[in-house]
Amino acid sequence: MANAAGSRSAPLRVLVDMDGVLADFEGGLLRAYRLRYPGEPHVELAARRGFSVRQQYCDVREDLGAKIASIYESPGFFLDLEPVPGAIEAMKEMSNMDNIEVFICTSPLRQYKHCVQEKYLWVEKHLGLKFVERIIMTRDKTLVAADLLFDDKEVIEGLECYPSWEHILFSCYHNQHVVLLPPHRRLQSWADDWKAIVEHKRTK
Ligand code: T3P
Ligand code: MG
Repeated sequence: MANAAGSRSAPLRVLVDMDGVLADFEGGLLRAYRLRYPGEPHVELAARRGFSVRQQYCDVREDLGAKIASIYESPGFFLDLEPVPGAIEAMKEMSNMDNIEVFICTSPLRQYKHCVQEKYLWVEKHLGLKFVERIIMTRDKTLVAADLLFDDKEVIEGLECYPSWEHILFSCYHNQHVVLLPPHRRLQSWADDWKAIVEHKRTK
């Protein structure tokens, strides 16, 4: 919040989601699925619709849902994901800005066995230990207090009906078709003007 003089007293607090925003979940998943199941049908990235990959594969053929899930539940899947283009540079630049606190806010899979540890290892590998300290892992992001949340999931629900953050939808294959009504905003990619969103939020 801005004070009466129009400037903020507390640093701006920004949450950045991991899969689909920092780590290329969709690209890594399709690549690994095609390697493991070369004879099975797949969904092209441009044809992805809806957050749940499993649901879309189930719609293609019921047994494919379990096959695609077996990929993201496999050891090594989360650790081996490639960074989203520009994500690492943007995170470093954002965290070096004045009067800002940047956190990585990510959900574990229900099948958490490999996912939880590999998310920590991924952050250490690509962003360093400084960012490991900044991981907030939760199944309910609405309970985390912040000014902004960059996230590729179109609807973020939880126990808190009125989260403190503004959700900026980060564009990803599965949400390209989603029409946002004002005042909701998108970030098309890390090449898009994330700094303008951050600076605009500072004046609020
Ligand atoms: P994140 O909160 O970093 O985006 O659900 C656990 C994580 O896996 C969560 O990470 C989202 C990601 N995920 C998808 O993006 N699509 C899916 O279909 C599934 C099952 C998980
Ligand atoms: Mg995500």
